[in-house]
Amino acid sequence: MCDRISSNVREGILVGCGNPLLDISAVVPMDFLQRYSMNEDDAILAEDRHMPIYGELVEGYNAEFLAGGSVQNSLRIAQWILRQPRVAVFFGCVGEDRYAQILKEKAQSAGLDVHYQVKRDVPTGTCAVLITGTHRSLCANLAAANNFTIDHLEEPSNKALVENAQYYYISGFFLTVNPPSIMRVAATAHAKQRPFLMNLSAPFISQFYMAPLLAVLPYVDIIFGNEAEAQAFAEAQSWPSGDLREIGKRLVAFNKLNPARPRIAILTQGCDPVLLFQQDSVQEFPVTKLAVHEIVDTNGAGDAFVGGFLSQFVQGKSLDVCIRCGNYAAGHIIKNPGCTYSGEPEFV
Ligand code: 26A
Repeated sequence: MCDRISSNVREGILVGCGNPLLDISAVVPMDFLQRYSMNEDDAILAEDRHMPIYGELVEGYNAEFLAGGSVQNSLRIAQWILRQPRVAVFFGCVGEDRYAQILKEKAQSAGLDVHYQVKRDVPTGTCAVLITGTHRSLCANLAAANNFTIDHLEEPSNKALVENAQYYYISGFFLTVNPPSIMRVAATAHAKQRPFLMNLSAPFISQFYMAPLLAVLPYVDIIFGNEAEAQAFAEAQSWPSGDLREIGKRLVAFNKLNPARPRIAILTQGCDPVLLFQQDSVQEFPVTKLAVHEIVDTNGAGDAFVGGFLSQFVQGKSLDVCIRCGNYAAGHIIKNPGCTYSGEPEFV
């Protein structure tokens, strides 16, 4: 049995906010996606016409229930690698039901310190995960998660948790729920000169939530995204080039509040190298390609990348180590169902 304490960082050093969702995951044929006008490797918000998906997955496709929600995934993975409980604190809104219990148990057993806001009479959010080969398409029914309010962060014990943290991570997804909470956390990070990290999360965020995204971007010290998300941002900004290297350079140079901490952009591109953009440089970090038979599903790979990154970043490790750990975590999660891990972490 491995020693549970491997890192030596302060409890509560990392705070994240997001949508706690229970993933309902199944392998489906392509025509399932077509019936719902969904694309492979996309992530969308459920509309009324998507509501039958969840029942269909359970009744006809032998669906699995897995802990999900992008930020909560990243923080669970960071905890798994850190092997020291309660380094990360998570805020999000759930209902008062069995799904909320499952999410809490999974988060706590990973060592995550969850402080859910609870909305009675609204079910905990779910996310349909439609697996087609090595692709996954996500359809989130936020339900209770959509009811998060800033009052939760204003409760004295939660306020203290936010103020005492040293690192902050919020997804672009949370822009669909509560921009004032994001701005509050970003402003706290800024006032205390602490890193604020964010994720572009999905193309639809840049397409439909650009205004709140632009409001928070000046505060963002490190921005994560994949190639499709970066391209959606560039397109929404009418940037002339769809070239990832050009987009990364522009993201780094984009409106920044604290010039003393130049922005960093980290763009992933599946099994192609991760790109690290800093003020005057672009670096590539190779990804170990998995054989098709090793891939269980790619759900959660991007979140796991961030989780691995954060586990090293909060220990003050170099960006090089953070990205290598991100790649390690993503590779591990792809070999397991959803954003779940098996055994002890093997990152050195
Ligand atoms: C607002 N939306 C659409 C979402 C999500 C989401 N997490 C937060 N907000 N849509 C999908 N996810 C989560 O992303 C993970 C994979 O990266 C899913 O729950 C899944 O676990």
